[in-house]
Amino acid sequence: MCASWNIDIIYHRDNDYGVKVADKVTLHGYRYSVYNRVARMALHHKGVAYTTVEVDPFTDLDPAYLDLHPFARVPALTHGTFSIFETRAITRYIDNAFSGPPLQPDDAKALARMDQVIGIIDNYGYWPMVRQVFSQRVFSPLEGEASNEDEITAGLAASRHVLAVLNGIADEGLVLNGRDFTLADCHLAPMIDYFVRAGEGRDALSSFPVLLKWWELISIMPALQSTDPKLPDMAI
Ligand SMILES: N[C@@H](CCC(=O)N[C@@H](CS)C(=O)NCC(=O)O)C(=O)O
Repeated sequence: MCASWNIDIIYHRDNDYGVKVADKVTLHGYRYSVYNRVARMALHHKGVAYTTVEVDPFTDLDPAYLDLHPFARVPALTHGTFSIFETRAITRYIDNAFSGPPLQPDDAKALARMDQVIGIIDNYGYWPMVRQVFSQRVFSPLEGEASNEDEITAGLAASRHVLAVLNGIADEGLVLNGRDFTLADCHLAPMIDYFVRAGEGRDALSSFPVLLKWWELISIMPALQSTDPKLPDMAI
């Protein structure tokens, strides 16, 4: 059974996988990265104490970081002497290694749907929603750069297709149901949060009522709010 929303319990003990949960947990990531925030949401929801090391993957990286992430992305997690990269592996590890509210459904169909949502986001959602719509409309101006309108137009078209599919999955109700908080929520929420910071993103989401309802519920969750990357204020 998955945890219900708004549970925030902090208990650490060695678990069935033989993991020493008392070992220090460190998340290496970039404060504005959605994938970094996915991992942080899982850590917060499980109540895991951790420290962060800031790594900006868009600058020249310290070669030592490539030992943690040979593909030069963020995030990477260390727990004692163990290290792991790829966000979906990190979030599963967090859920399996630590006590606290479970983030994976027991039901086989719900678990498969959760994995499907994560796959959809990684393969079809991240680029148009975050790198094309959010980055161009919101982040580029923050850095004093002009938005590329062609990228935004292309990103919106691709995003609408992704949102339509996710709306159908939310409507089915196995995951993204506003009741059982799973890794599907952790992986999707940071992407949608950035997407709706663009006016076009907000308008696009409003066409998908079940997903919009899901977003209204998750956007007030402590795990999302306490991991807000706090972009500088700007007029958009
Ligand atoms: N497959 C990776 C993707 C991580 C990823 O793309 N992270 C972005 C930041 S949100 C990054 O490091 N980008 C650097 C780049 O594109 O060079 C994961 O799931 O962890």
